[in-house]
Amino acid sequence: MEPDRIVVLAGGVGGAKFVRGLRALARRDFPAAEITVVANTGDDLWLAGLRVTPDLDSLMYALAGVNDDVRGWGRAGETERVSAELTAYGVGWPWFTLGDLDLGTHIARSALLKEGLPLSAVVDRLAARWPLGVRLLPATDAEVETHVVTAEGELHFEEWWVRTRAALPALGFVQRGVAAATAAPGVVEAIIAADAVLLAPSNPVVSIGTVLGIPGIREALRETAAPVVGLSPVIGGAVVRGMADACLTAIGVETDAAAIARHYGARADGGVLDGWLVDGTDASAVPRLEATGIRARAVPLWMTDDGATARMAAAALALAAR
Ligand code: FO1
Repeated sequence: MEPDRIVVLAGGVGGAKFVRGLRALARRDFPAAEITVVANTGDDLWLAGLRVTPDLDSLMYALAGVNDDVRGWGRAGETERVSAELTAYGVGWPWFTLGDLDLGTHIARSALLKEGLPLSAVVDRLAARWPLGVRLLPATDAEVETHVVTAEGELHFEEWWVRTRAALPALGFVQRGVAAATAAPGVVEAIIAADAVLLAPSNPVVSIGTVLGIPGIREALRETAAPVVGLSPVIGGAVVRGMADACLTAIGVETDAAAIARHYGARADGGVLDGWLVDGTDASAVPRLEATGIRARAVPLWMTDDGATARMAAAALALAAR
């Protein structure tokens, strides 16, 4: 398939790896293609008076090649002098480290927001510093933050995820203020005009799920002429990285490649999927998925490096072309 316009819905760490592989594939095989990434903004928060946008930052840093590949978030070569001062003053969260270089991003973003720029314009300004090779869009310009309902009350997603390591049972996820939100400028248009829409192997609940929860985005996926193909973030019944299993359990979805596809739903059944890639270890799920109207294929889904991820992206686009 010679796609010209590819849209990817993505979260942070897994999404960044996937988009980097897709970009490598496009640079090699279809350099004229435009890649638009619609990023989850549900993890975003105000902290120490600054606006922090974790998934947008993971994507921007990874595509710029300045990310900390080991931790999976933040900047390479980071220092934490300012963070130690904030902790000494009791400002911010001592267990949520804002590195010095990372703070540069949050200060710049907060300054631009205070000048009145919408988040999508701020993303353009910050991303212009590097040749990312893709267009980065927040799912919405509105502040729609994911909060986790627990027995201890409602926590911001980042507090649940980082302070409790998702160990506190989640009774549910709430997108605060989602009803009043709209998709960011260009998001719906990009999905409608796309030749292919891909759901990155990100957290199906708090990353892809929150993007789909922004009014207008699920509808655009159901309306677009572009095939919608997702990649499973679960291999052999286990999450590849992160704690998506804690999120899936909370919404009653099995941590299983086919169960996640059924959760997204076949387009014919009111869902968003036309196709779904599972790893070779889950090949037995393919016939069942095909029976539900979701075209499926089993291919290696371990994003071990850009080459492996490029092959995954090629398989997803090939499935979209069928
Ligand atoms: N994750 C951690 O496990 N510990 C941290 O201290 C931490 C700080 C942090 C600061 C900025 C940022 O953008 C992300 C940060 N993360 C941290 C990762 C964050 O929880 C994830 O990027 C996503 O929100 C979940 O995938």
